[in-house]
Amino acid sequence: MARQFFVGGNFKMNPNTRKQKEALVEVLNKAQLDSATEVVIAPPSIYLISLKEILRKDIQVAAQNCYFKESGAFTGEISPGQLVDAGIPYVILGHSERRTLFHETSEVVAQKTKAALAASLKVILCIGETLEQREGNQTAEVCQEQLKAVVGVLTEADWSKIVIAYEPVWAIGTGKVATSAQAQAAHADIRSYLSKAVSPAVASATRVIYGGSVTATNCSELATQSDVDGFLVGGASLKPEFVNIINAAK
Ligand code: G2H
Repeated sequence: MARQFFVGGNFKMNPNTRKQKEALVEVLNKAQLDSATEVVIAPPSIYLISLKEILRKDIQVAAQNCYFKESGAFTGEISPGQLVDAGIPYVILGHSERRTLFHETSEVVAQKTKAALAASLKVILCIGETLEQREGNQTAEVCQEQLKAVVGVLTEADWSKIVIAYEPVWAIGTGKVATSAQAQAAHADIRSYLSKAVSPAVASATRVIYGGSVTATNCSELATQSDVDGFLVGGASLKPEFVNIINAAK
């Protein structure tokens, strides 16, 4: 079965005002979007509910993070159940900025993934290697290590609720995009690992999307690769060109 193309917009800690948030939504609400593509945008948590209320209904909303506990004394955190209660269907977990700046280990990401799925959220699970690791030919190994922690805590059925975002750290926000051959090779390795570690059926059904300096200029070529099932877009998701990226499906 063909995998549905998926485009996510990760706004990160942007925009700075509610007015700017409304302007971003207005561009998307007026745009002609490929109805065959699943589109999800992830604003900062303070805007999740208000943005969802004004956003067209064929675009879904994701949180950029959540905790693995349901409630309690965890200052500053949001639980998976709270997101579900607010009508938010997706959460991004394991983004490299969370792993690097906020010291989230693969084990913590796995715990969060398990808790999110248990609360019936869907997860955009980010993995990817640093420049040093790529130069040391460790790309496949690093991605496998990051996935392994998650594989260990999920059932085979859980994978239907997961989109894997391969985001090489050296390409994030740097303007240095992976070549389509580099993206294809990494995605094929991820699929082959899933086939061995979970099942061939999960490997062939799971969407593996690419993230890291995706723009309207480079998205079309990346989208032609057989194992690239869409994109997770940061900087360019805050610009009108996001519409072109959404419409980049092969
Ligand atoms: C990678 C990506 C979005 P950008 O972090 O997840 O950001 O497109 O700005 O590199």
